[in-house]
Amino acid sequence: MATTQAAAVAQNAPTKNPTLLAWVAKMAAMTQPDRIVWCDGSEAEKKRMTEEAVKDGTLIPLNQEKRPGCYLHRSNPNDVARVEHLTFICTPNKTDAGPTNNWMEPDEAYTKLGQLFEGCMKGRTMYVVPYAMGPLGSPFTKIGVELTDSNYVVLNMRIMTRMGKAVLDLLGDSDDFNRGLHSTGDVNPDRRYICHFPQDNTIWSFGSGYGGNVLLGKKCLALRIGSYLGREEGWLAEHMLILGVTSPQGETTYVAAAFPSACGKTNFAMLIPPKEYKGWKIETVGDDIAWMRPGPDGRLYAINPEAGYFGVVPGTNYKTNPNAMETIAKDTLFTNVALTPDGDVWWEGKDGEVPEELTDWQGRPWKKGSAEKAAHPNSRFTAPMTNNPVLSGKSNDPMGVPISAIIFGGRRSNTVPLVLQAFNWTHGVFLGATMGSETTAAATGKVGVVRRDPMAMLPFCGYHMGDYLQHWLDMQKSIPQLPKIFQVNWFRQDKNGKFLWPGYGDNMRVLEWIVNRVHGRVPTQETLLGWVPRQDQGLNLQGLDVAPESISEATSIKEDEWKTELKSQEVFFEQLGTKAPEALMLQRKLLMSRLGG
Ligand code: OXD
Ligand code: MN
Repeated sequence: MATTQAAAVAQNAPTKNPTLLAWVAKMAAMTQPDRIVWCDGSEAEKKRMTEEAVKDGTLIPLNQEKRPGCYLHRSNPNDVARVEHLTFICTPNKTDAGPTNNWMEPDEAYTKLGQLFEGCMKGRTMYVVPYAMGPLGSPFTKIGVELTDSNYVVLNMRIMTRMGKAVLDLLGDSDDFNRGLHSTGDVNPDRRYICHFPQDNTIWSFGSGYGGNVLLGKKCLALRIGSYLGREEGWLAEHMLILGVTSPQGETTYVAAAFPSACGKTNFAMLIPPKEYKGWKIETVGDDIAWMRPGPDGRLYAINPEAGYFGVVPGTNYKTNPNAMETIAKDTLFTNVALTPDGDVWWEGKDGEVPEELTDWQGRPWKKGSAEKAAHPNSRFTAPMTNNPVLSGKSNDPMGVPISAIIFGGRRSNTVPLVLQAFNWTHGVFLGATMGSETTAAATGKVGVVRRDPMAMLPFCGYHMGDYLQHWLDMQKSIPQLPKIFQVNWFRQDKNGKFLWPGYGDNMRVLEWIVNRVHGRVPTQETLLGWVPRQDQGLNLQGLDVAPESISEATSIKEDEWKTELKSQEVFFEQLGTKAPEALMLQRKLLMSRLGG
């Protein structure tokens, strides 16, 4: 049976790569699909698969006059977000995964998931999806092959990655590719596992159809396996957007910024500066992931390994993110938004009047005023980056862009001031390491609880968090021209729960200060926490309709809040045990002594 399977696989395959053929045959022997389809990434394939997806109910065509090329997908209601409690790092030793990851011994994981995968594709098609994370031919780029029984996954992967025949050609006979196996299974949360085997460059995902769990190039390869490879090979895989900011004088500065999921990375990466910023321009290189490595000139270079955006829909409108609205006007897959009677999509926070009647994200009739949300809070769009009106011309550059500033930003209703600059690299790593953020709907679980989320990588670091932080510290030695590091918080609130800082386009004001600091153009003021904008020559607040008291509250540093914060940081460092980097413990002690105890 296995030999017949191997022969059949080899016969249909558009590659002679022996490792790839043997692996596909082995996985097919286990999962027993009715047929195997090698995806070539062509337009004809997209058309055929879209038609099939419409026929089998996976996709609902939207009004093609209003939204050409757009479709709606409704997921199983039990499968709407990443499942961190069902996500595992499978390393031979538990300590290699560290205290912030779930761990399973590799043999145990292969056996456990093997039982679930056994025969799971009977009656189904196995799609073989060769894909690249990063521009083809870039030294940063990694190749993966995902085997999946979901046409929704294939259609998403062709937007999110460079996918198809060209990738197989690039791979040639090499065995250097990530082996990804996915089956939607029976979408049963009790039989759902997302397992990573860094030593085998392998990912097995069973029982989910949700993007972050199943588009294996994204969180699984580009971050969890990527961070592991980054440590081995001397680079960084980060949960960061990348943008270029160009001044009226034509100077472009590239910035990478880490924010936890659903905290506005896409909005920041596509920001439109306020009208006072005539001649300034923001361009997007990436909105979620940055791979960064030292370049030949001593600077840190970054690429966006993705080719599309898998963005949070609710709250997106022509005020918060006009460029995203343009991006999703065509050729976009929507997941779990509401449907209007005329076949368009709707979500909470969309422009215009709330429609009287809708079909909600679960396909049920919905009426204006209903207590339930029409769109799921973690409903998503999948759109090609080429739709973005402000896509950077460098987004396909194999060499990436030189990063001058790194920003760490959490969602904090108190404690953390609007912006500060780290004193140096080690202090900057400390700021990133001690990030806290209130949880969002991007992951299953309670929303709005502060948790430590170092570098916004808590759910995505593929090895011991202590080693990861040490790797960041060690990178200093291989980057002669270090980026400057900053911390921001757009989300501070007054006592009535109102945001103190307007955010969105006005974040340009903070960005301008950061750019000026990078180029050594503005003086600054030292505080206990870091350098902050001065009252004079500080943030440009011209034209900003916000009470001065709100600005001072948003930028304030309250020592009592910081004493509480330090306690919570201590709990986190204790969790890292002996792997908590010495240099960061020292930073903590210094801050404690500055705070007076
Ligand atoms: C994402 C996430 O989908 O972080 O990007 O959850
Ligand atoms: Mn993300």
